[in-house]
Amino acid sequence: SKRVPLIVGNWKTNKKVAEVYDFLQEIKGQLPDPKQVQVGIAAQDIYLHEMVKRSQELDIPVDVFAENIHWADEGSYTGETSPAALADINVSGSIIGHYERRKMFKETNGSVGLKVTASLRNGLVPVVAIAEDTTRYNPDDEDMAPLTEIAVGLAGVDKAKAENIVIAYEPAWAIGASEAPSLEVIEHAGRVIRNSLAILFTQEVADKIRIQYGGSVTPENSKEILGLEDIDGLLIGRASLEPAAFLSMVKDAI
Ligand code: G2H
Repeated sequence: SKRVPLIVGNWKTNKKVAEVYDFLQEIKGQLPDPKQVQVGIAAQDIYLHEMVKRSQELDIPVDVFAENIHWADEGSYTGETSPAALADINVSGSIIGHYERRKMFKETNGSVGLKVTASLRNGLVPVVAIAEDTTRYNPDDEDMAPLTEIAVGLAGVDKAKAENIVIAYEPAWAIGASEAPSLEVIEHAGRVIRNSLAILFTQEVADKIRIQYGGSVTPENSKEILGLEDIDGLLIGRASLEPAAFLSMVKDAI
């Protein structure tokens, strides 16, 4: 594809600090040239500064991502993390609006939009997660519910910077599940999402935006998912926690 694939491990609320350091040691010298495949790890905020420093010291071409950010650069927002502060410590980006945040922490399309704008303002890559919030696949949902999340969540975004957005398509029924959807379903979703990005921005911008698939990705299904026309990467939860499995899925993107 004309887009550089982006593989991001989403560690969520897992790992103690020693496990974080061990993981970096284990992937040292194992990652491809970032011009070929971009690799990222999203971790809890407490680890990010040290992860950036260690990957620089160990010369590991990994981009460090937050799992959530605040929309304001500074101020009185107890408990939130500033996107400007993350950019200042060389964090590369953040997941925005993951289904677990929408579901459990009342994240809305409105706050997603503010956080995407805050990311782009600070030079952070927003990995905007959109979920098909149904309990199972609905073949009649041709328009696809997540398109509302794109349309509403990205409506106010600066078109000149929109190509830096990454979309992660994660159907709710495949998150933390036992199986990913069929390739047909993922392929269809990728096409519909790119079409809607073209309507929202322009075809040229839409062709530059990377669309990831996420939800029960494993080393068993990663290669065929990455082979799909409009899918330019993966957002991987559980299967990203173990270095060998993570590296195997990264290699599938080469
Ligand atoms: C979906 C995914 C990563 P998992 O949330 O964002 O997690 O791969 O464990 O289903």
